Amino acid sequence: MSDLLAALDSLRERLNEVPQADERQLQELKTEFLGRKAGVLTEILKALPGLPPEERKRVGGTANALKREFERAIDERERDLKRSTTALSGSGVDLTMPGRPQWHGGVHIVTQVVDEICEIFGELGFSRVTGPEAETERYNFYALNFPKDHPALDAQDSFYLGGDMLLRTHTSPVQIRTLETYPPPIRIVVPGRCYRRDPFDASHSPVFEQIEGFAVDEGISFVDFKATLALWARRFFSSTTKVRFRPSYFPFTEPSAEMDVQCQICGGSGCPACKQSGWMEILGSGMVHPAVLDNCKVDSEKYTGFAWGMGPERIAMLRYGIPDIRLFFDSDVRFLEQFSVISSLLSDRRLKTDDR
Ligand code: 2NL
Repeated sequence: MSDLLAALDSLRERLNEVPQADERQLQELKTEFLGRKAGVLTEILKALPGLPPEERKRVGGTANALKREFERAIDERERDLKRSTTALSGSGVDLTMPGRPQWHGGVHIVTQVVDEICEIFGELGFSRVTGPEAETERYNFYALNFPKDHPALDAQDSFYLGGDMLLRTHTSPVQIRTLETYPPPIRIVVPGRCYRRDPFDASHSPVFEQIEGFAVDEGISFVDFKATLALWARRFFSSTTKVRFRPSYFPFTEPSAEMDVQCQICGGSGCPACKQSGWMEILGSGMVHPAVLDNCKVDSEKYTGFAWGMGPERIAMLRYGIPDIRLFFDSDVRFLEQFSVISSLLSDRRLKTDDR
């Protein structure tokens, strides 16, 4: 093979450089190969007339073919470069501007608290159950041992939908439905939206979230009840949080109790938030009234249980020092994003704050 053919062969290898070249490199490649004065290919083509006919034909054919290949590759690269510059800087886009931050949604703080509470009870064997928001008087009141003349049954206090249908005032109807459908043992937590004709003020909302919990089995005692709720409080607040139970009254539990936890603000020494008592009321609870079991055709001689109800908004307010329940409903992103955590990290976060 002639020296010239070998040179053309090694030149062909350098075609690969063209598609990667930036503007300046492309100009240099163009000059190096095709330059009118000293381009390598130009020089070879210029030398053709002095070659013997046989070699002239072979070198000429190869050199011309290679020249066309270079021209095509360079054209193509020039067009690519031009397209990308006109699309961005050429069209007035400032490529030095900082990028816009990526916007992402978040889980509402009340939903985070609901999930966290349910998750702890989940570890204790409670399943999460939901049910309808429009209920009958039977499921919302009578099955729960409310007397016919209880004030909650008044249209002044509840949102009636017509007939005996109303927006549920608590999530207890879901427990009644569960009792009617499944045989004990039952361990459930029931989060969901509830409605009452309350004024919309700093501590009340006509629509609010509730979590009720419920356990029914043979041999469930007051000890199971206190231990379950105290354990939950130590998991949710902190491992050293003390709880106390005070007697109370609900138509659906007997005996009934309110559970307080040590004030999360002052730690129990007394402050304005706990009205100097050192305690904060967290939930209402009690042993399931036998009449409720009887109403659901569950043998109240054989089975016992405990139940409780709590307000996640109130718990979120106590935990995060939120002064007004209406903030949860305003949809003001400046408020909400303070609690914005990417949802896949939520369990992780609870584990991290576990022993605060
Ligand atoms: C409160 C009080 C409570 C219950 C809810 C319940 C449900 C059934 C049977 C017995 Cl089906 N009890 N639920 C029991 C005690 C208290 O809620 O202050 N909630 C915010």
